[in-house]
This record gives sequence, structure tokens and C-alpha cells, in this order.
Amino acid sequence: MVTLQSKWRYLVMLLAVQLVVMALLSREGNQRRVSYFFRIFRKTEHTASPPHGHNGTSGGDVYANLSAPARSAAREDLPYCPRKSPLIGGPIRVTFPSGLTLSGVERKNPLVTRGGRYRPPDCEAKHRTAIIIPHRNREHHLKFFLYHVHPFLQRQQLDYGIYIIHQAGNYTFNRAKLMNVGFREAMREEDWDCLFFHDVDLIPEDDRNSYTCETVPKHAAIAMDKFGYKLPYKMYFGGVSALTPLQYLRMNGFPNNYWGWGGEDDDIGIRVSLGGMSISRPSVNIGRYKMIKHKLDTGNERNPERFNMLAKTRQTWKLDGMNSLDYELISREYRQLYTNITVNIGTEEGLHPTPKSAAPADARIPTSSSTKKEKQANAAGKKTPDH
Ligand code: UDH
Ligand code: NGS
Repeated sequence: MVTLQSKWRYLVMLLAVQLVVMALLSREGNQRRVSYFFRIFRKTEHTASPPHGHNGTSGGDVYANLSAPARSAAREDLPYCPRKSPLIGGPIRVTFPSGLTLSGVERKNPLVTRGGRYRPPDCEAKHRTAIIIPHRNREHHLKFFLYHVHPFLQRQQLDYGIYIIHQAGNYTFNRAKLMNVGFREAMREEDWDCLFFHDVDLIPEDDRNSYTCETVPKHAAIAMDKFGYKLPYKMYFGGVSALTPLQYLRMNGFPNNYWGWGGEDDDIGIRVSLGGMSISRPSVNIGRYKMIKHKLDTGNERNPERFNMLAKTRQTWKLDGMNSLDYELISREYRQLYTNITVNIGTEEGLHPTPKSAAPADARIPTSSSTKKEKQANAAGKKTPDH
């Protein structure tokens, strides 16, 4: 009985001491330390969760190891995120769940806010990255892209935003000009320190593929499954690339005049070196991407002029690019998982061509280099099979 009483006494004394310490710490000026103290506990919770797949074979689940919603108060009290995110694992298992819907993806990403924006809930991000995606008629790919990329970026503890740049109308697709529009519209909204120019059909397969910028332009999609996970050729700059605003402007952005498939990415690669910069790349075991299989789209036939144009990049890059960009913003919608920017980028004849010259390119550009199968698919207006 006596021992029980003394045990209680000790317990009460211990609690009293703790209360006094907390009261002292909570006094004005010490509040930051108190919230830091609590955050340490929360952080331990995150890092203690099972490490995201690192076995190099099957890969981890794409929704493993995400931040829990924050319970702390003011953002200004948050410490900077660590240099290396503790949430990052290794290879990711890329899957295409059947029956996936955008609202399903929204439910899996409760911390993503209107416009496809995210900030780590428990620390101040060190990097602010905008993802720019050229788009038309690829809603099916977009759904899988968002399903994979949102948790991937969250594990990197980035302050990020996803911008879909949607080409209005059915005139020939122009990937590079849409990227220029994306750059201008994203920078108008936020002071991003890095922009990722990203095809919608490429899914990163490794968490360590950092979506931050380097001191020189970065080509991230170095190892795609369709190329046997290696670079198809040394100067390849397609798929996914990342530039700071300064790097982008130093090469006058991307070309505006590549209508249809091919060559614009090679032009961009040449511009990097004409701008006096080199290209950085992640290693082949990290810059890995799975491409959602598809055929060439209707309205994006091969550009027969691409080789002639590439031969002239040295003469054209300073005249054509961000300094000559013209387009009409049709709408900007803040959807839950992305900002949708719809634009009229016009045609080769300008923003308001005469009806005759504005005919879709497949009616004007000879498709002699297209395969017979593609021509038949295009003629039938067939939807390209994919996942
Ligand atoms: N894109 C669209 N809609 C289109 C065309 C292109 O959204 O109609 C976007 C999309 O983000 C896509 C990107 O532009 O990921 C690049 O276009 P692409 O996927 O057609 O180009 P890629 O070279 O694939 O990656 C072409 C596959 C057929 C190649 C046949 C020639 N070898
Ligand atoms: C090159 C194209 C690039 C293209 C790359 C990969 O030949 O635009 O193939 O194409 N350059 C020219 O045509 C000048 S892919 O295999 O992804 O269809 O990105």
C-alpha cells in the first residue's frame, strides 16, 4: 500500500514537472520551439513508415509513404524540408488500374488543392516546380498520368503545380508552342524556380528522379521502356525536360513553328547548346519512364519540313521563340488535379487565318512518310488503342 502511494506521488511529480516545462516553453518567443518539438514527433511517424519499394525489381506502390495531413498551425512556423526527402523510395511499380476515374484520383490525393497545387503539409518546400503538359484528346492518358505523378511529386516534398496546356480546335498539333504558352501562363501565376516540360504519356518509374532543376537544362527522360531503357541517340531531348526560367529565356524558349510530329525536341536540344549551355541527365537507372502505348494521333502527322527546319535552327532561334510567341487564351480553369489552360495557337498562317488556310493539316500536308496502317487509321478517324 505504501509503495503504491509513493508510486503515485512520483507520477504526479513527474507530470507536474512536465507541465511546468511545457508552460515555460509555451511562453511567447518559445512557441516556435514547441511546435518544432511536436513536428519532430510527427516527422518520426513519417520516416518510420515502411520504406517505399527499394528492391529494384518489382518496385513500390505508387501511393506508399505519403505525408499525413498537417495538424500544426501557421505555415510561417514550418521549418524548411530536408535536402533529401525522407519519403523518397526507389523504383515505383507503374500500373494502369482498370476503372480508374479522375474523382478516384482526387480521393487518393486529399492534400492536392484546386488547380493541381500542392505544398508539403509539414515543412516549407525548398523547390517550386511547375509541370507543363501539352495536350489534346489524351484524357485517358492524363488520368493515368495524374494518378502516378501526384504521389510521386508529393514524396519529393515539392511545392508544385500541374498545368495542362490544351490546344483548341483541330488544326495540326504543335507541342513546342504549347510549351511556350505553358511557360508564360505558369510564370504569370507563380514565381516557379523550375519548369518540367512533360509528355502526358510518360510515367516516371523511380522516386529518385528528382523533379528539380540543375545548373544547366536537364533532360530527364533518358531511359524509356520503348527505347529499351537507354537513350535512342546522343542529342535526344524529347519526352521530359526541365529548365529554370532563366535557362528557358536564355535559349529564347522553344520554337513556335514546328507543326506536326517530330523534330521540335531536336531543335530544343540544339537551342540549349546555341544558348551556351550543356545538358544534364540523371543516370539511366533513375531517369526511367514507362510510355503509355499509343499510335501517332490524327492531327499530329509527321512534319515533312522538320529536317529542313532543323538545318536552320542556328539562323532562326533568336527570331522564333518566346520573343515571337502569340496566342489567345480561351480559358483557365482550376480543376482539382490540374489547371486547364485552353488556347488558340492559330496556324502557320497566324492567329486568325482565312478559313481555307486554316484547314486541318492532314488535308494540306502530304503524309507520304506515314505508314499505310497509320494512314488507314487516320482516314477512319480511329481512336488510337492504348491502356
Ligand atoms: N499530344 C497530345 N495530343 C496529340 C498529340 C500529342 O496531347 O494529339 C501531346 C502529349 O502530351 C504527348 C506529346 O504531345 O505525350 C508528344 O506527342 P506523341 O506522344 O505523339 O509523340 P511521341 O514521339 O510518340 O512521344 C509518337 C508515337 C508514334 C511514333 C511513330 C513514329 N516513330
Ligand atoms: C527522332 C525525331 C524526334 C523524336 C525521336 C523519337 O527521329 O522528334 O525520333 O521518336 N526527330 C526527327 O524526326 C527529326 S519516337 O521513337 O519517340 O517516335 O522524338
